[in-house]
Amino acid sequence: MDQGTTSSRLTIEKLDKLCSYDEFLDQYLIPNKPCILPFELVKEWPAFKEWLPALDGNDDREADDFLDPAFAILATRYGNHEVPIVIENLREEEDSEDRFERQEVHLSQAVAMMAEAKKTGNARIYIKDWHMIRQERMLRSDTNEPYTTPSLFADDWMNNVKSEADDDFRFCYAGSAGTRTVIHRDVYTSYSWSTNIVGKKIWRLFPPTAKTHLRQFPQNANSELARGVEEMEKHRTAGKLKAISTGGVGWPEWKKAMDQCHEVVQESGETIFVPSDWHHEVINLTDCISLNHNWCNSCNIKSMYKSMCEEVEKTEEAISDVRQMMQESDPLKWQIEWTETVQRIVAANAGWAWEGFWDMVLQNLENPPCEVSTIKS
Ligand SMILES: O=C(O)CCC(=O)C(=O)O
Ligand SMILES: [Fe+2]
Repeated sequence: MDQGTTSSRLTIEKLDKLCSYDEFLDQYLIPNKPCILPFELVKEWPAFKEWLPALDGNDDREADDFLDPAFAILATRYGNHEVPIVIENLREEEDSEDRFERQEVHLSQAVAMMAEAKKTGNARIYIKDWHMIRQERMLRSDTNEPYTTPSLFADDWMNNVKSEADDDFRFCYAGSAGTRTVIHRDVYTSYSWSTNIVGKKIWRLFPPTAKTHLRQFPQNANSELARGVEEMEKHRTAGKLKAISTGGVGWPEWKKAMDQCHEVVQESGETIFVPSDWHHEVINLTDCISLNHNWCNSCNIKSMYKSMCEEVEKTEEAISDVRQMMQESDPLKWQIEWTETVQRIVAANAGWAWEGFWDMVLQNLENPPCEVSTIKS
């Protein structure tokens, strides 16, 4: 796989020792700047002892046709969890509609499929957005959890849920070498933190100032986002990044986005902080298992509010024909049905809409997620 690494790209600071909460707040959270935190942050997590097989001297983690043995341990422990998977069918053309398929299966089946796909070389399988903690708490009362949220990220309003059954934003990602997440921005400009338990990932991050440059038509904020750096760089080399009317594929400002691209390789044990409203892509350079949370607090709540307004507007525009039909069929009460319809669509697309947003704010005002004294100690 071409990792596309060039020495001229901006990089992301790796802290060689753990910082205090105040330093994290002043240097990364408030300035909205990414960083990589060292193993010290998570060294007590049981996941590192329980999921990593003991080294026997014949360790062949990076072998091409065998899945990392940590996956079998996950399957034994959490085999009955339901997990969403993305199957990339390598026999289909890269730009074919049939190249990617989504399914929901038990973890034991996902791991078996992944091992088989790796052996045959026909597909790559990525378990994404697996609600490991939520399912564990719902399935077992004696949970012996594989990790605890580090205190640097404890002021988290998105995962301060009222009941275990409530939706949350705590995930595990597990995929074979070459699986990836295409360029995206996290839901409603939330932050993310992500810790690699197994394997190496390459991250490419674009600050909010590069946002319009990532669009196929930069003047249209809803036009297609570039999927990944490697394919865009191929188009660039082929001279295709120009207007469609002149034989190109669009993305005329891609070079400006690349001038701001920050790139880093994250090793096992390291944790990345992804700031609010930064687009990013992630490629698993080896078989990888990572834990991540989307989160927010008073530092990015204004941006979350703004992005919720934008999502509602975008949905209203997309279904404006429905609005007209409703107006005509019930000129007096159409607004109620219209508002409910828009909110339902927004919630289905993004996890929650206004009700979920204000519930979250209220829940955190009534029951703060942590005490100042605990995060500062
Ligand atoms: O690890 C991945 O594939 C994606 C993770 C991600 O996008 C995030 O943590 O925000
Ligand atoms: Fe993300």
